[in-house]
Amino acid sequence: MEQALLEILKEKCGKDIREASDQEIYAALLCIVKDRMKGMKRNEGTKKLYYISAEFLIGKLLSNNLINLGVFEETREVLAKYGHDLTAVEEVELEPSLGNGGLGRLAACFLDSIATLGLPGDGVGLNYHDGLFRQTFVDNKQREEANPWITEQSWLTRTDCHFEIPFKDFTLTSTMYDIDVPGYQNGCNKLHLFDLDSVDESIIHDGIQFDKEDIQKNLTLFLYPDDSDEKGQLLRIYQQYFMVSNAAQLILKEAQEKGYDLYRLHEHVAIQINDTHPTMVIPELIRLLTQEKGFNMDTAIDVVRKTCAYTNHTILAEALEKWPISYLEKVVPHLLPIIRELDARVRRDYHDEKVYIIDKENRVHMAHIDIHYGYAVNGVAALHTEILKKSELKPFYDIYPEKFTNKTNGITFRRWLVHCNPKLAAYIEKLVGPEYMQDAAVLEKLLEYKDDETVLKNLRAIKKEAKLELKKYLKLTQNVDVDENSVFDIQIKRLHEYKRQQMNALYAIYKYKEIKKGNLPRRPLTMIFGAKAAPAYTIAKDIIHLILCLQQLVENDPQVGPYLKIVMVENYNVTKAEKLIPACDISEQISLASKEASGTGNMKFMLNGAVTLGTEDGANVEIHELVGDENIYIFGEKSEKVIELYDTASYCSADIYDNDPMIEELVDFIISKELIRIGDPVNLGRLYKEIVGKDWFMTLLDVKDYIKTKERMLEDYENEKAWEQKMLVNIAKAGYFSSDRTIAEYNRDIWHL
Ligand code: 26Q
Repeated sequence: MEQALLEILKEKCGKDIREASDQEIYAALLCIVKDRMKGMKRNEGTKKLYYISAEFLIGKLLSNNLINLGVFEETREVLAKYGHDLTAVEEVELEPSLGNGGLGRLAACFLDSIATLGLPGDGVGLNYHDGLFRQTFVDNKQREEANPWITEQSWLTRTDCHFEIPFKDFTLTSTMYDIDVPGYQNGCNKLHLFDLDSVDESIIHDGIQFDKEDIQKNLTLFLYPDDSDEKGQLLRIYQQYFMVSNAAQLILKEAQEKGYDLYRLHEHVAIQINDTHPTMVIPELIRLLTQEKGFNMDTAIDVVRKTCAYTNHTILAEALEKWPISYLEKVVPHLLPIIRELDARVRRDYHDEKVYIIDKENRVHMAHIDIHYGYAVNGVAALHTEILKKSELKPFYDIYPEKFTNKTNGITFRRWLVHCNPKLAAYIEKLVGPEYMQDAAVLEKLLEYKDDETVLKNLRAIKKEAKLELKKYLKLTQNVDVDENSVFDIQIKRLHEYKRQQMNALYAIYKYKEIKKGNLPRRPLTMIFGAKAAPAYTIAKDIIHLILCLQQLVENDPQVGPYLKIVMVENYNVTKAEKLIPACDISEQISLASKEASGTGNMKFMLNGAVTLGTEDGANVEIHELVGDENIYIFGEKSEKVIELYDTASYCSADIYDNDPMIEELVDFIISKELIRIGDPVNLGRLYKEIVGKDWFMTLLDVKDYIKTKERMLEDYENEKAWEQKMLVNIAKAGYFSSDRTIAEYNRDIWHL
C-alpha cells in the first residue's frame, strides 16, 4: 500500500505524500482500491443471484472496501506515518444516498454478505444522481435540498453495456454503471446501477423541484420523487419499468453468453424482488421470453415462476403498491396484455377476490403478482412473517403454504462493528479471537466474561470514548455541546407515525415538566433524534417541528438545560449512523407492535453495547428472546391486542386523553404558550389535533408504560456493574443478527446457489 500510494501521488499530483491534501490522498486511495478490485476473482458458479432493488443505501465505501480487502489497518498506519488521518480522508467522500432507510440499507448489507460468503450474486438498481434529499433545518422545520453525490472521483465505473427500453411514446437507451462489491477475504460481485445519459441535473430548482413530465431529463434524478400527484406516480412507474427491463435484459444476455438453455433459466438464475418496487420484472421477463425468445405463454410463466422470489418489508397498507391500470396504460401498455393474462389465470383457478391481481377499481396489486408468479415469499422477522401468514396475506398462505418462509434480517458486522467501532472490535477480538469475523456466533464466548470486573470496566471505558468522539463530532458539525457523562438515549430512523417519535417527544415534555417541578434526575439525559420525513408527509414534518421546538425550549431554559438536552441531528444518513451508534446507551425501538416489520437499527445498537427500550415488535421480539428479560426493557401492548383494536375499530385516543390528567397535560403542552412562542401554531396545532382526534398509531395507548419503563431504565443505569453486564450480554447475543447468517438462510432455503 505504501509504495502504491507514494507512486500514484507523485505521478498524478507530482507531490510528496506529506504535502498531499486529504482530497488528493482520497483520489489516490480510490484509484488503488478500484484497481485491486478489478484484479480480484469474481464469485462464480452455475447459478447466480440477481438482487433487484429500488434502493441500495451503500454508504461511503472507502473504509469498507479497505476492510474487506484486508488492508484497512495497513492503510491507516501508512497514512499516520506521513502525518495523515484516515478519518479525515474519509470526510472527502460523499455518501451516495440511494435509499430511504431500512430496506435500502438491508440491500447493502446483503451485498456485503453475499460476496463474503463467496456466492455469485449481483445487485441491480438505479443510479439516482441526487438520491434522497439533503435535510436542513430552517426555523425549526425540515427543508429539502438536492443531494448530488456523483463526482469525478467515484466508485462508479461506466460500462459499455446499453439496453433499449421501450415506453409507450418513446424508447430510451440505458447505460449501465458498476460498483465493485468485494467480499471480506473472498471474491467480488457487482452492483449494477442503470442510468440515462440524457438526465439533466440543471432542471432542478427551488430545493428539489423539477419538471416531472420531462422523463428523458428526470428519470434517474431522484429516489422516490414526490408521488403525491399523478405526475409523480407516473414517474415512479417509469423508474420501476426502466429498472426491471434493464435487469431482465441483462439477465437474459448473461445467461445466453454463458450458453445456458433459457428453458432451464431457473437452474442458473435466482431473482430476488426486494419489496414490490421491482415486481414488473415478472411480466417483463414473460414478455421478452414470449415475444423475443420463442416461448409459448405457459412455458414462459412456468420458467419465470421458478426463477423469482419476493421479500415483503411492510404490512402498512399505504406502502403496498397498487397501480391504476390507466397509469400503466400511459407508460407501459405492452405489459398490460401480460398482466391481464396473469390475472385471468388466477381468476380461473381461485374464486376469492382477495387474491385477484386486478381489483374492482382496476388497480393492479403488485404483491399479488409476486406471490402467484414467484416461488418463494418471505417476511423479515419471525413476528412479521407470522402476521403475514395469519392476517395480511392469509388468503395467499392458505393457497401456497409451502412458499412462505421467514428470513430474519441481519446487518454486516464489517461496517456496523469493525468500521464504526474499531476500539470495541479490537477488544472483542482480543477476548474471543478473530474468528467472530467469519462466524458471528463466536461472540457468545463473551458470556464467559460476564463476571469479570476488568472486562466490564473496559467495555464501559470504550463506550465512554465513543461518547467523547460523538461529542466532538456534534460540536464540529452542529455546534452543540453534549455531556459525555449523561445518558445517551438515541432514536434514529425514518420519521413515521408508526415509529412513534412523537411518543419520545412526549417523554421529553414529561422530563421537562418534572425538572421544572424540581424533580431533578440523578444524571443528565441527552436525547438524540435523527430522522428525515418524506417531503409530502405533513404530520411527519410536524413531529420534526415539535422536536426542534423542544430542543430550543430546553436549550434556553437555564433551569432545565443542565439536566436535559435534546439534539436533532441534521441530515441523518449512514455516515451519521456510524458516529451515533457506538455512543448509544439506550436504543429506542418503540414502534406500535405489529407495525415495524423488523428494524435493523435495533441490531446495530445491540452489537455496539446499547440496551434496547422497545415494544414487542419486529426483531425486538427475537432480541428479547436472545438476551432475556434482564437485558432489555419491553413495554406496551402486544401485537395481538393492537391487531384486535384495529379489527374492532375500538381504539379511541380522545377517551384516553379525556380520562387521564397526566396524558392530557403532556399532550396539551404541544400547544402551550411556551411552545407556541417558539414554533408555528399551524404545525403544532395540527399535530395536537391529530394525536387527540385520531392517533392512528396509538401513541396514547402506550405512552404511560413507556415513561414508566424509561424511568426504570434510567434508574438501573446507575447500577454500574449490572448495566455493564447488560451491555456485554447484548453484544454477545448479537451474533444471530449477522447478515452472513441471514444470507446463508436465503441461500439454503430459497436461492440454492
Ligand atoms: C411505496 C409506494 C409508493 C412510494 C413509496 C413506497 C415505498 C418506499 C419505501 C414503500 C416502502 C419503502 C421502504 C420500506 C422500508 O424501508 N421498510 C423497512 O424494511 C426494513 C428491512 O426489511 C425493516 O427492517 C423495517 O422494519 C421496514 O420498515
